[in-house]
Amino acid sequence: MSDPLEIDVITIFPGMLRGFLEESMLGRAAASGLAVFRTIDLRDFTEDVHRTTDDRPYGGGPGMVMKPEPLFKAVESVRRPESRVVLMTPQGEPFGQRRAESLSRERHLIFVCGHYEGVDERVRESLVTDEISIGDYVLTNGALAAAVVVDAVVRLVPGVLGGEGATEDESFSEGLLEYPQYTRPASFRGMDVPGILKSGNHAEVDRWRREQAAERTRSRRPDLITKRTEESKDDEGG
Ligand code: JBH
Repeated sequence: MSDPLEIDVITIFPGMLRGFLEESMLGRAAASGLAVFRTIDLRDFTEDVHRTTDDRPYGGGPGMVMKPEPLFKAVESVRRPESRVVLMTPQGEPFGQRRAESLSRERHLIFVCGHYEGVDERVRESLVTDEISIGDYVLTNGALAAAVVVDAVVRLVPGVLGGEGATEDESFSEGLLEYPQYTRPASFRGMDVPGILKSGNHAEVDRWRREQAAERTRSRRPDLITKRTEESKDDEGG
């Protein structure tokens, strides 16, 4: 079996992540040796009695800034030449399926979870290799954001989803929204499953699904169509 994907998450809230990493798909990935998760308590790398990890910004203003010394020490305690050091920050590149795929091919990821207001600029300049945002809304800290990225990445590690074979068929890897799905019963409170899905005609079912996915994407997420067109141009170009 290939080497596991190792993931270290540096945070002042290790407890927020522990349960999450033990459950469901992530728990199974760890149990089967495909991934290794470690949470690192940033406070263990402080040296003062108050275990201080943040301080007031130079120049004044609201909010607190994460101090550089504990972050450097924590990262350096686990970093290897091949490690990617990912800072979760609202100023990062918007997270998407492409980045999830590229991170899933790495051997070692170190997530740095900061405050919403930010981390000392020297951390970004000389410690971090990737800056990622999970979206334009305010979370108080990056631990939850890191958990989102870890989930999206680890499920793509070969073997983690077992024989489900879900990945290639998934809407986002194709750049479209999912088509409507139904399961039993065929009739529920007067609402019937579309006849075509029960027809047994696979070619017709495929065509219906493609049309539905395209129409849904057009009406709800036209931005995805634009993005998809641009990406297929990129592929032709290089
Ligand atoms: C990162 O991904 C960002 N989106 C929203 N809030 C955040 C808070 C801390 C780190 C984020």
